[in-house]
Amino acid sequence: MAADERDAKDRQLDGDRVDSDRPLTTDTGVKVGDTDNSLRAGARGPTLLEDFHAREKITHFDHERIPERVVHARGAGAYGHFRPYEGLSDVTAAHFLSGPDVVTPVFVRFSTVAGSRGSADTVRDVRGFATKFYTEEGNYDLVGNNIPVFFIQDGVKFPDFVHSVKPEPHNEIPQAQSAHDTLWDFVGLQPETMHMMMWLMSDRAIPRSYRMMQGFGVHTFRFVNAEGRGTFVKFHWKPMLGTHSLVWDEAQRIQGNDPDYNRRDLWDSIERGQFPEWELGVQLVAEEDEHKFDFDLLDATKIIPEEEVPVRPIGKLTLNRNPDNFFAETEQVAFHTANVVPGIDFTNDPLLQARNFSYLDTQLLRLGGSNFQQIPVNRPVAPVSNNQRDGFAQHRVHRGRTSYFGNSLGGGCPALGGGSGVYHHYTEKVEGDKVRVRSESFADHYSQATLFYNSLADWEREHLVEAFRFELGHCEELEVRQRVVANLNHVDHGLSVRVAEGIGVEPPEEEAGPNHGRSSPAVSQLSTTFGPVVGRKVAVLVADGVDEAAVDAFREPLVGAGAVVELLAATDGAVRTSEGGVVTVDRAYTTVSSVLYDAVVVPGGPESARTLAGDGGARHFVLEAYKHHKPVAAVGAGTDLLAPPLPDEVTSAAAGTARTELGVVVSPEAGEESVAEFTRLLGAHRYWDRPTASVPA
Ligand code: HDD
Repeated sequence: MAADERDAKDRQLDGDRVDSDRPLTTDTGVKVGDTDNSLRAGARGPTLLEDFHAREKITHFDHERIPERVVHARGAGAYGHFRPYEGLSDVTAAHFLSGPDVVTPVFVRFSTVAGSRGSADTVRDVRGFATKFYTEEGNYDLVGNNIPVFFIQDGVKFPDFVHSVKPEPHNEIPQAQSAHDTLWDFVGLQPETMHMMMWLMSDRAIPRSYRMMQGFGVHTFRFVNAEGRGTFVKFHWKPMLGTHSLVWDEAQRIQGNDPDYNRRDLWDSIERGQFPEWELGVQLVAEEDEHKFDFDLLDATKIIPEEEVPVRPIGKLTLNRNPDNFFAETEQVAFHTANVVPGIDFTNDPLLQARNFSYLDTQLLRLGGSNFQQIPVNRPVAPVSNNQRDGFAQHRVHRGRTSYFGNSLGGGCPALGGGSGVYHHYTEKVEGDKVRVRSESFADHYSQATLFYNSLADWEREHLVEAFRFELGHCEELEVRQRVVANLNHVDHGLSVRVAEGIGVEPPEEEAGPNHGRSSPAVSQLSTTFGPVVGRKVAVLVADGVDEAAVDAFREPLVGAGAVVELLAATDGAVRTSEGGVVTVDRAYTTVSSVLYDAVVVPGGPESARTLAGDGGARHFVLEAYKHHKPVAAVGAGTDLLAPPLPDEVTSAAAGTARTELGVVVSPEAGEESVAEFTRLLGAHRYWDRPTASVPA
């Protein structure tokens, strides 16, 4: 498929797209001449029942809501395509993975888990990463998360887990938060949650952007090749922009400043033509190696460390088209783990087995019956030919007398398929007693939680400790806090002591067992991609008298590298420059906040700097960005804005020549070197070595 060509899904949707450029009609196509006044018996009289237009209009409105998803209710989606790097026919018969010539249209929906549909984006939570591949052999759904493990091992516990994390049932508080007693009560009593809780308390749970987030299929799935040979497979999505996160304090403030932060970021990037991309990778394990690990491949609370089985990149996902209508597409898209294509099969992971029941079941309720696959966003591009008839909202007009298999009256159609493209379930021998037990091989709940902890950079560990303290500090019951601390003691003694000390409970006296000392560097965000500044937002603070040359010196190369640069002043409009010109202001800083930007530049110009330094709003903007470890650049007189209470190292640097101190670039004028240094810092995401505890922002 050429880059400018429209894919099969896009073309298919043309038949469903409707523009509002025709005269207003009723649902039955009758033109309407007045939709503001209902039909009345007398100008001041009662409304008449025969006003079919008013009744229809109000009735439709009354029925506009459908049940939101019971989990992952809040989300945002986009279309795009997937292209393999190479053929994978040695391990899978899946046609969409057969080679770079096969480009498959996709729809991806990102989501948070716990909050309701209108909740804020930047809560501490797992993110969903669900991909529908519209393959030529039918739809394949990879319904994953941005964390590679899960809370529980058996799907029968999913309702318990979700009930515990959702708002508490008696007062429906708190919304989209995990910092409350019921979740941590559940966690304390279910040690199998511990590995996942470590990831959830890490920075992974507050991604800077969906574009900067990994995705994982979580379960071990099975590839099956044309000869019927199976290979275990774990799926990984790696963002081309690297995996980067917010700071917790910042994330909380964004919830108020822009609850749509992640959704907007995705939408805007695609509108700007900066298409988000991920590489799909697989970890492959031969059937005969199933038992060579010190954990069970069927246990979804475990990763296969990348150092043991490397991730092989197999293709690229690009999101390049925003939906036309949120409800029709993003809300009505229906994912299902059992939507598989030939070459991809399940394993006996008990979590996956439950999911294969739950997703279909939930769509039947949520989308009002069994014909939801006919909804445009769900409709396959592969031809559908079956004997399913009737049901609510049947949209297809099936012709012919027969709707049963084994017929002569319909010429035997639809006939059974043959050859390639037919789904064959993997032949696996299973036998055993009918028992309600958990396999012994699922019993180790702590080793990988420890592995994760051991693998984190110092700043990641600090954030983790702070997160546990924040969350447990919101639990009213000390007993709940204490029980979690006791579990953490099995992960790492030092960690449990530090958490306990922050939340007023007894630190464990002795370690529950020695830390095994093993690590997996790949799970640290330190091992991600740094450098690209595409779509990163830079605020340039200006006032009358600003040094226009300094503004341009930063703006031009940053925009050239793909960053979004906005000029902010006390009010909208324009400001005069020291050179006698004017520059347009993009926004008033009173309407935004530093938390919505990745970095700040304060250009020179004595008058501009004086005005900004005298404005609490501008000073707070810089201080807060500093507090959140963001790169700051100040040029010439702009360094006035860095004056106390920023630490001496930074402010004293202002008096010198061009230099970088604690992630702050200060220079007498905007030279190429300082702009390049600032761009490097922007691409490095945050300057974590900067101490910020004493910064009052
Ligand atoms: Fe689930 C939605 C991911 C376990 C039951 N799940 C849902 C979505 C994602 C995941 C990304 C949103 C899809 C969308 O955007 O529409 N779920 C996961 C992952 C899991 C997992 C990665 C563990 C590895 N889920 C899981 C279990 C069950 C469910 C064990 C039930 C036994 N999940 C559902 C659901 C949802 C759902 C109730 C709600 C809406 C929907 O399915 O379509 O069926």
